[in-house]
Amino acid sequence: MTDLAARFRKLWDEIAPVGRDEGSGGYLRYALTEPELTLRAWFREQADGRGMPVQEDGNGNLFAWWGDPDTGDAVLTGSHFDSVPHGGAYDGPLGIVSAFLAVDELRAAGVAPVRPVVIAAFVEEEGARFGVPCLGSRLLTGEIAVDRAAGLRDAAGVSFAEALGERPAGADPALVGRFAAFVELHVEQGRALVERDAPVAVASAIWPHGRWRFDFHGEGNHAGTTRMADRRDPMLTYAFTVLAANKEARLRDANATVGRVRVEPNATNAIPSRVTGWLDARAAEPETLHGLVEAVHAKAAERARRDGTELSLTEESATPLVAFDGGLADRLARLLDAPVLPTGAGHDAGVLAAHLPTAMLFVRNPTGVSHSPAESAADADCAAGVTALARVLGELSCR
Ligand code: HGY
Ligand code: MN
Ligand code: MN
Ligand code: MN
Repeated sequence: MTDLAARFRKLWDEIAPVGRDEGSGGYLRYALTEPELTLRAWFREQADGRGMPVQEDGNGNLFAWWGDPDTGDAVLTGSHFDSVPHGGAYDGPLGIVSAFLAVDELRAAGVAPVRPVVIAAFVEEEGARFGVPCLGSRLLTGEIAVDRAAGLRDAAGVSFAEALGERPAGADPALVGRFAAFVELHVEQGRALVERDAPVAVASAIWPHGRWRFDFHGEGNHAGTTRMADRRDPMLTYAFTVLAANKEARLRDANATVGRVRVEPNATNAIPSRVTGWLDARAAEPETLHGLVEAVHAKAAERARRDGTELSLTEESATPLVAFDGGLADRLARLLDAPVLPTGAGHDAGVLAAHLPTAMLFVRNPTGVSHSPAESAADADCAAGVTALARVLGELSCR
């Protein structure tokens, strides 16, 4: 094992137990809950240990500064700590741990950046607790209204403002304006790097994507005494809609997923009164995505008429097509001799890309699996990611 891979492993092992579920082997690190708060405290310790003052933006995002904040034109890196339910170890934390190690590499090499290097930990990137992904970066950039963000509630009814302990501060153009570029390192969420036999890639684009809530209302009733012909069963409309989403996505070479459902009253012997399903849809082109959601909606509405149920559709979040700064991506790809890939996964980098030159680095994931305990990355590839990130930060902060 190289020295850098060993240092990666040592730092990684500090956070590996936090929020780990021994049963699934996955992580339960919801934003602003105990495990994520533990990781935020760890972030502060790491920053303190490196003499990097930590700034909070009033939205739940943390920023550790290496260099004089007043010199402006900082180079931002970092990612998020929060996970999906039973998520993998790397999605998010890899970008933060790699950033601290990249700063160590630059310092060890005697690099004295002209511009500050800043490490961010963004809050609620997954939207696993409050429903809207990239909530912290959306707030910081003004991409979501403070009232809406403050009032988002988790499954227990706790609002984001309550969890944060204050009303979110919202857009901070002055802070955003101090960043000249953002580079987020992330574990790859597919197998393109395995196929290309390369440890690191540069991102070209993020597919447009979003989350739509389908509420199906029917009539709750007794499972034993209600004749089939007399039922208004929203589970049927829901089930049909899931199949329609799958079919419509396949027809368009897009992705549609219903990974979350709520059934009321959720009893074996009761016809449900209401079923709520969340559709996650993504496609390479915005028109394709829009057409997909329209088609699913139309089919669901037609089926609801036949089932005697009612349907309402709510768009909970939408992320437009993100084309990362082409000049920056080309420059980094040449610097690192790395392939350039698009992705269907959302990231804070996708939100920030509308406000400043932004790039992403992906680190090979041998399983290609993500949002699952099976997500993985070899220590040697993580070390290659740190080396790549250090080169990029050095390049961007010294010229
Ligand atoms: O769901 C996503 O695309 C991201 O990982 N938050
Ligand atoms: Mn994720
Ligand atoms: Mn992520
Ligand atoms: Mn519609």
